[in-house]
Amino acid sequence: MAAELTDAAARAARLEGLTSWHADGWRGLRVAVLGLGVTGFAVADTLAELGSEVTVYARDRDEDRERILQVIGVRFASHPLDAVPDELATSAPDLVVISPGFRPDHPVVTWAEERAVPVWGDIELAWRVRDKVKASEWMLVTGTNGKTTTVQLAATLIAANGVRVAPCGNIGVPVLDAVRDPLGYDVLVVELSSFQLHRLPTEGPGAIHPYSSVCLNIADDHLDWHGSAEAYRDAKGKVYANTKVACVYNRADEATRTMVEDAEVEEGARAIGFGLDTPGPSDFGVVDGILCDRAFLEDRRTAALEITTLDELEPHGLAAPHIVANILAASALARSYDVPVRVVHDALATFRLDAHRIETVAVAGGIRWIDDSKATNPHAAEASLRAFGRVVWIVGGLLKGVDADALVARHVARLRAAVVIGRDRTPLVEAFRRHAPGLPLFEVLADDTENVMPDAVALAASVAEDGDTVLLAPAAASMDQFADYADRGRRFHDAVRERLGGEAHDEPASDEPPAEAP
Ligand code: UMA
Repeated sequence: MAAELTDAAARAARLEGLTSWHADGWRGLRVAVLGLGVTGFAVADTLAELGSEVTVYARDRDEDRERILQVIGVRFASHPLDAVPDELATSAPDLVVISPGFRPDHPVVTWAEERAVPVWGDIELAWRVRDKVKASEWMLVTGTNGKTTTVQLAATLIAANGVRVAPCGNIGVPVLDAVRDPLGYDVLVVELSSFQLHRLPTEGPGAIHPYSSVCLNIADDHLDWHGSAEAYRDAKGKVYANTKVACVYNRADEATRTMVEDAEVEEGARAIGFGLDTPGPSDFGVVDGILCDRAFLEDRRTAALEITTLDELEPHGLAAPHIVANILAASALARSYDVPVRVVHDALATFRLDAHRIETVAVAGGIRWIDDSKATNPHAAEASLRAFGRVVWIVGGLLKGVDADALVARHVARLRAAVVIGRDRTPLVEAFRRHAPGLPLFEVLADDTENVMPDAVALAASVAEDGDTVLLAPAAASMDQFADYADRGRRFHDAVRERLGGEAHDEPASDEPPAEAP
């Protein structure tokens, strides 16, 4: 026991000193890496470059990555990871680095914690080695919805001012890849999921000190992973810890303001609110269709700066209320980094949303077909539904333990019909029966990836009328029937185009139902 304690103390002291790429302690450090997705691979590759002794344990095989691991001298062990691999148990690693998808109660995590072996995520590792080329400032973005759009927006706005900036993190590019870029970046705009935040320390050598940070909004999601809504919220709240310049929060979401109030931040950091209503001093907001900065100017008690207008955003599909909110949040991050308002304005004029985010697939016979496959939880679907008038709603998939009942109840009035997809349709079908007994309700019984969307589109086409929007906003994850949300969206596009043939055109209908005013 005494020897174990000594080991743990020595290990802690060694890891404490690992706060730079150039620290000596990485060499020979014995690290177990869990998972071989994009994260596990980036972690193993980084640690191998640092001279650590790395073993990757993974359930899913990846031939290409395994081959590269072999070349760079990283051991690979295939294991179902439903229990602690014998080899791991006997190897006594100094550190375990896990991929974000591993739950907090995963057997390997529990095993490591019981033995005081530190468990890091890739984000902590990236922060500790961020000085490889040049120590960039980090802007952190989290929230239930709008993270990826906000990260892309903020990076675009900052880049427009001639700054070398990379969007990275949960957006799909591991932060470690950005940190190891040969030229380095001045700023990293880092999207953090609740999984990644859960694992992050808020104090000590592994704690991030962001330049600015934002939690865009918070609604129940990933409850099965976190165990409770409180645990999910606590994870998200960590985004503000140690912020140096601006803690950006959502005025319409009290929980985000509370998170800022509860956070330990650096001396001088300001709380900056954003919202679709009139901004107070130190806020971003909207007045008479003008998006305004009332935070980063001297005379903010009496004046505001014009960023852009809803009329300018509208033609590019950027005027939906939740996108406007993302634009305000991203502008706040960019302005906190001294990007001039004129630069923000001009960069917004050329910004376009990614595919599968409220994307118009086609307009035919006065019916607009919209792909919002990215709406993978009820909160995102809510924002999407609000942007349209009369809707035929294609909904369903993996609900991840979230109750969609309230969402259905709130929107029955705008629905023409509902088309339910997904393997487990029961909770949604029951919610529709309860809250909208007279609503035309269709279930897509096909369960093979090929046929779900063609069937859903055919059913939607059978009820949609002139002026309606057929909206794919599933409020659920896609993995029960599709590879991911992009696959689901692509198949929707294909099915719509197949069905409409020459009828479809991409221009918005002139009698477009008005988006709800922000
Ligand atoms: N694995 C296991 N057992 C587990 C969990 C995972 O064996 O209990 C394996 C998986 O089979 C996989 C590997 O571990 O082979 C790594 O998987 P991972 O799920 O942790 O994912 P990565 O491929 O490393 O991608 C992760 C993020 N995935 C998740 O958080 C689930 C990606 O976000 C992110 O883009 C990437 O790191 C880079 O930072 C995706 C996501 O769905 C887009 N995020 C969720 C969301 O946005 O809602 C949180």
